[in-house]
Amino acid sequence: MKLYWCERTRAVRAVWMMEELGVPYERVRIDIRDEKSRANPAFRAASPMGKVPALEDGTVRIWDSGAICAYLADQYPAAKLAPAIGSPERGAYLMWLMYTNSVIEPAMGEKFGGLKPNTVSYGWGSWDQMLATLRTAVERGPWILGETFSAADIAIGSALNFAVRLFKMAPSRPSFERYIDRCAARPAFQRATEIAAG
Ligand SMILES: N[C@@H](CCC(=O)N[C@@H](CS)C(=O)NCC(=O)O)C(=O)O
Repeated sequence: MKLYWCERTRAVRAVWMMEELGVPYERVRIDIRDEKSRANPAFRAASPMGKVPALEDGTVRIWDSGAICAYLADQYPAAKLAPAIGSPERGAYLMWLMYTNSVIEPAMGEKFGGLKPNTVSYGWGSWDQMLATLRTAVERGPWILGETFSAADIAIGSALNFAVRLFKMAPSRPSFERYIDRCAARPAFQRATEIAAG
């Protein structure tokens, strides 16, 4: 299995996922600031937009941190990073797994880009709605699904870590800090953070 990645990018999410799984994988560095590196044909076969992270696994070629986490969690059920298909937790798991790329990240774009909020038209609602929803969700704890850590925590935890601690875009709330602390205490998070620092 090959993971195309670059330091200090969203690829940290896929690296964290791999480290949680503990399966062998090869990291292939793509320099996203270098067009020659981004043009690597094997990488582009997995990532048509030239974005990291991307994954090569047998004949499977996919990109996007959310898709990669979802795929790997299902491929390696023994790691118990996803509720089984048919279990009552599966729906909430998918909802929160997708929340990062469908709501948190576009809302960060709204905030960064100074876009006027339009909660009716924008699929992510607004930056404020996103934060309020997330605060309620992580307050319950310890994890986004309750007692069980899942790949959804990798997606949400890394996004919150970016927004609150790295970019300091989101306000530091005790519930956010406690949740990020729980994520940061995981050895796989620590290994991924070290790798992603470059
Ligand atoms: N939705 C994607 C976003 C990936 C993404 O935008 N990656 C950035 C780095 S953080 C990238 O590869 N940028 C290079 C480019 O677009 O040229 C994911 O979550 O994996």
